[in-house]
Amino acid sequence: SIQACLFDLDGVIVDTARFHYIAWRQVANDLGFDLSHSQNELLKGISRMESLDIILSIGGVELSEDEKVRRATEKNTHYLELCQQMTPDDTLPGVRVFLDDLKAKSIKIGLGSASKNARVILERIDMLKYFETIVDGNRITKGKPDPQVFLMGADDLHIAPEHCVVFEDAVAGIQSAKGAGMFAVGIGHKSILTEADIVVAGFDEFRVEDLLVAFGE
Ligand code: B16
Ligand code: MG
Repeated sequence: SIQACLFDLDGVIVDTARFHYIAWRQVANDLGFDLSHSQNELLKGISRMESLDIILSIGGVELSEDEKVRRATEKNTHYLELCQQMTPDDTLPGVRVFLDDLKAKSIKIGLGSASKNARVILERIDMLKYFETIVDGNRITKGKPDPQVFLMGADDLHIAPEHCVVFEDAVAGIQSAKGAGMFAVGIGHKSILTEADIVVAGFDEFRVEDLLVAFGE
């Protein structure tokens, strides 16, 4: 049976990917190259410093450790400025209803995000109150696709992995969930999230009842 649901943040609860893209693109532009939309896809679910390494390899640029930290800090300041525009209305369609339904069914709710800004963002969109545990980029030592982020969440909630469902929009996140031995719901396209147990477009067309059926309850 399903006893806990663990949610990724960016791309599942709220669309902050567009702000990450604007801020990373600025870093690339400052270094003299551009970052395309499809290149930005590679950064989903990947930590800040790893994302910077990927961007630098795209541009064929090498930087010292100090310079990397400086660029990453600049990116984060810009990103947080952009996030200031967000309001509770930016929560992705159907998410609140879905979480309310889970609560009504006494299914526990946790967050599993690579972001160090997860709490700030949840606060901005007034979603902090839903989460019984938050595992974010400040707690994990191994990023997605490592299963650590979701195993920690399950452990916090005292629920065995086989009773957990993960909602993820990133390939690395689905791999993390499957590595943890959990049921993985992909948010996005089947052609990209090939390792997910099921893939849905979003929460406006997917109810808790549908999840229970898909899980085999
Ligand atoms: P930060 P998620 C991830 O969030 C983003 O998808 C990824 O693009 C970002 O680089 C990463 O968080 C780190 O974010 O710079 O805020 O610490 O999808 O795991 O919720
Ligand atoms: Mg994500």
